[in-house]
Amino acid sequence: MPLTEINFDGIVGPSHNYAGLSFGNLAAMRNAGLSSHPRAAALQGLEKMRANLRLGLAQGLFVPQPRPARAWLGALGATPEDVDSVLRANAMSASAMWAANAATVSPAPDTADRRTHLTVANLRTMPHRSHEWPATLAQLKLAFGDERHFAVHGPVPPAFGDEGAANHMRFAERHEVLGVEVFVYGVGGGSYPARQHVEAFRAIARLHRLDPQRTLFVQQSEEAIAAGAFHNDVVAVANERILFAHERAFENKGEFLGRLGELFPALEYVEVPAAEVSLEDAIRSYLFNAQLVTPPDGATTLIVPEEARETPSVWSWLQRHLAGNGAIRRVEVVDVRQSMANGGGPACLRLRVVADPATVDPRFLVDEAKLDRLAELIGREWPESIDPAELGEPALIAAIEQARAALLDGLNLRDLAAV
Ligand code: SUG
Repeated sequence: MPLTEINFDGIVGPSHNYAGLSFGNLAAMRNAGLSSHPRAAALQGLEKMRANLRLGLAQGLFVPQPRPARAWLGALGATPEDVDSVLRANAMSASAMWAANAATVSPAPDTADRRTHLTVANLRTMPHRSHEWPATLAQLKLAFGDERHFAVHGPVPPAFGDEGAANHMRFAERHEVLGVEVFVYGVGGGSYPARQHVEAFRAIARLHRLDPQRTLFVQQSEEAIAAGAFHNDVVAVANERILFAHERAFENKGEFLGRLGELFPALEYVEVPAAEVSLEDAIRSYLFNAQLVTPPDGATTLIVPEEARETPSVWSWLQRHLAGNGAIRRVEVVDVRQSMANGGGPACLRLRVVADPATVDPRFLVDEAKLDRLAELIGREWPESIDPAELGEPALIAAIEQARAALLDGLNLRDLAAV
């Protein structure tokens, strides 16, 4: 089978909660302290995967990580039972669900050795995310263990913050041919941190053996980070020939588009002007945190969250674009409200890998029958709701650990139990 786009979605873990850990992520800050609904959250995620399958796209998954993160707490001399509530919350987050932050991926046509390279993100800026990478790496090594087709790299040294594919875009006539890779980094963001450092991306481009002539490093606008776009994928998304972005996404837009246009003359740039959709509306609705995909029927499709339909400026922009026969031909709406309330939209929940599905460990690929089985298991095992004040309850911790163990059993992925 030829190379194709496969989206790997993180299954929302049974500890999904709103502890407000992500400074600069406005939704997570706004919803801190509310009760979450892990079961509904995970089922919403499965339905999004089903919608992708029904469009004719290949679909994969990643499994939740062990929570509480006992290994991380142990390295800090603590246990889930004997630790302050802030550190405990940092060990209980289900944030690995946002697979766009799992790794940066360079597809085989772009790399010198014609293998698909993946570098696990160190996520060092936020404590609750900084301990994700060992368990993520273990999954990447299983899923993409065929070394004839894949090279999986460890994290870049934590001196330099790296948040993975959320800040990476690739342009190519089609997924399976040579592309241009664009790495978007932050420098400042008002009072909020710039989580992606250019040094990390320069290292990744070297490690992935990309052609420096076809690689761009571009600064995310400080205004966008300050407005709550903590990752570039909150204000821009790319797919094959198309760049869909907010007017204020990039610090030096003109220079960037000029260089990209020289390297990739087929570029179709679709800009949403600030006068029509404010940065604030774009970030609240997650218009750009959409999956931009090319289903087999060839009609470029934008998969947006319900919040985009509920934001009048955004929805009317999309209707005008569709009516004017713009580059985006179809809009699909998905309900991922539980994830959205922590600042994670449809694009955050998936890691896009260009690969031949036959070269991927099949345990990480899904069809509708597997989704049905997962829905049944999650309906039985996942907690119905979690109040963040109760994260230390022994019964809740036991239920969360049992739920993950049941999932690993169900997917025949017990190899990951000890990670
Ligand atoms: O890193 N939220 C995530 C959301 C990640 C979204 N990913 C992309 N844009 N690709 C983050 O800020 C909230 C967790 C909490 O507060 O418990 C959180 O980590």
